[in-house]
Amino acid sequence: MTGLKMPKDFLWGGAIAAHQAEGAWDVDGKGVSIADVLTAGNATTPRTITDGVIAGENYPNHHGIYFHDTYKEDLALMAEMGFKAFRTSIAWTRIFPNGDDAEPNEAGLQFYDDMFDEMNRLGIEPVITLNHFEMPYHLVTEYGGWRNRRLIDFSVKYSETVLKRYRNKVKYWITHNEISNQANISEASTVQDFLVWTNSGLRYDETATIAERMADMYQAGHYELVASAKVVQLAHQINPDFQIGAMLNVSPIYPATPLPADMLAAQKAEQLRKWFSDVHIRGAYPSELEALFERTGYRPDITDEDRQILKEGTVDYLSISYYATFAVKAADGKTPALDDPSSIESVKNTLIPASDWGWTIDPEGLRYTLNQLNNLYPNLPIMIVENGFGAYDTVTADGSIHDDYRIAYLSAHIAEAEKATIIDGVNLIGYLSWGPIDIVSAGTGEMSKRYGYIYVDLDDEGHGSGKRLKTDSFNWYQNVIKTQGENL
Ligand code: BGP
Repeated sequence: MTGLKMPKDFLWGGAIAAHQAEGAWDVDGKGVSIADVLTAGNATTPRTITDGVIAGENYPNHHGIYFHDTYKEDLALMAEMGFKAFRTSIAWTRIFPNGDDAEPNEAGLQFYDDMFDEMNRLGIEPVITLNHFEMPYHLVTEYGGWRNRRLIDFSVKYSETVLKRYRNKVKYWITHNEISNQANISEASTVQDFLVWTNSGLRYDETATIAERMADMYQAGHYELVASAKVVQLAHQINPDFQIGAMLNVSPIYPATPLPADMLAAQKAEQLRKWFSDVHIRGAYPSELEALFERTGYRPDITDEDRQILKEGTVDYLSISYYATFAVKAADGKTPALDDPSSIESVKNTLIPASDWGWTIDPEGLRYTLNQLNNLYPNLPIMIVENGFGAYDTVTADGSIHDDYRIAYLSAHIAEAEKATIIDGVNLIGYLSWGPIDIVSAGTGEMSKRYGYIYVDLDDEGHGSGKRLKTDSFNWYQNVIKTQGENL
């Protein structure tokens, strides 16, 4: 209990993504997305990327939680909790099934017209992500994904189409979800393969060197940033009231020890990721990246026109996902350097607890991160658009779900966000918890990694009634919103 109260216009709510909830993966003209070829994994088995959709494989995103057909009932539950805002994404392939189609798919456009009308009818502010790991699969097979400059035009055409279509229904937009995930090049290749796939539609075989992967990732990231900047400029012409946000997963990166080399490792690990927010927010690459490009030849294809676009297309706010924190050390015998991510080694932080999926539980880290972002980008509006606790839930005989572990995680994190806002002066404009209703996990494809105030009766194989059940945290969060965050 902090006794702190958030401002009346604070955007309390929750967030999901089309590919993790809607299902209807091939309905009404929708094309195959890069999420539709991801098989189910679990806490210890990574998901696989198949060549196209293969009969007999388990693709959990094909059904999600049937949100395509249940969104009215589900949004009514969000309204019952008192949501001020609800984030989801537009599935790019409902609008341009192949990504390079001449004309948009009217059935897809109408679907989101109806969904946004329902949100507005309920008094819930839509917060809409344009690209949430859902690019058209055809843009990978035909053009090689975001390593191809043509992706800029395809992405801008799609964005312009929906910004114009929903100019009077949606105010808050987000361009690329967690755009900096792909910078985790030093991760084991199975993790890294997944991250560059979901961000950029890039695929590697085992012969790809780290240097090739890095050059590719910097190129794809650059085109994504140019596309985002173009969308910001277009959006402000379409509706001057639009708020266009960048979106990054953020967390403090702790040095494993007070050893100077470990401190340098933590700083380099930060620099490996934060150039995305620098370009989105400041409109230019930080000097450590320019120096890296010069030294290594990773320099992406950057034109003077690109640089002008980046400068003029900076975002209106920063949206973030925060789940956990990380610790790193300098790899034995190496000096931490951006050139060689293997010089920075992740280490397990045994000083704080972790979830059943090994994600650390670090509420103070959220306050630290919000202050760090405010120092980097003074007074830039920040919206937390993902924070949540994935856990195994048990349905008791009477249908109740006592998720006090989820309440403990969320109340501790909201308390720190309140301190950052009211005591530290951070310009936090909203808190949208991730997965207010159970959905398919992005990382593992599981349903059993549950985040919801609303439990969905579906298992990891997609079996179950699909029935929605309120967990204990449903009424808890309803009261948090009702008391503007005073009663945690
Ligand atoms: C982020 C994604 C979300 C969501 C979240 C939780 O990476 O933006 O799509 O999935 O992580 O991760 P997971 O679903 O793997 O538990």
